[in-house]
Amino acid sequence: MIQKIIILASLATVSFAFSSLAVAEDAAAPAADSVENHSKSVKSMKKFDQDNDSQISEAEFLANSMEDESKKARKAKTFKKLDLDGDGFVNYTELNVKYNK
Ligand SMILES: [Ca+2]
Ligand SMILES: [Ca+2]
Repeated sequence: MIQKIIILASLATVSFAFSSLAVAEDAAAPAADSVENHSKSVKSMKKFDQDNDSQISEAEFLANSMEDESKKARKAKTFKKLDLDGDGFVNYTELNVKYNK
């Protein structure tokens, strides 16, 4: 009888752990930017990130453009604006900042 109670109690603990996990996930979802912005970032990342390192280098950012030099220069400027920490790469965090404006 006591053993049964212990088993029931541990089962309750497990299911409580699971339900609090689910709650934590729910709470995290809206904090991770709005879904729309997030998917935009993912799209942009997929479009530009050619070596799949989840960062866009300046070369990758400019590679897609079949444009003339002045447009490329403008894009290079845009890239520098996107690259908030100036490490030469645009990552998801920086993309999210752009799309959350
Ligand atoms: Ca890359
Ligand atoms: Ca950066």
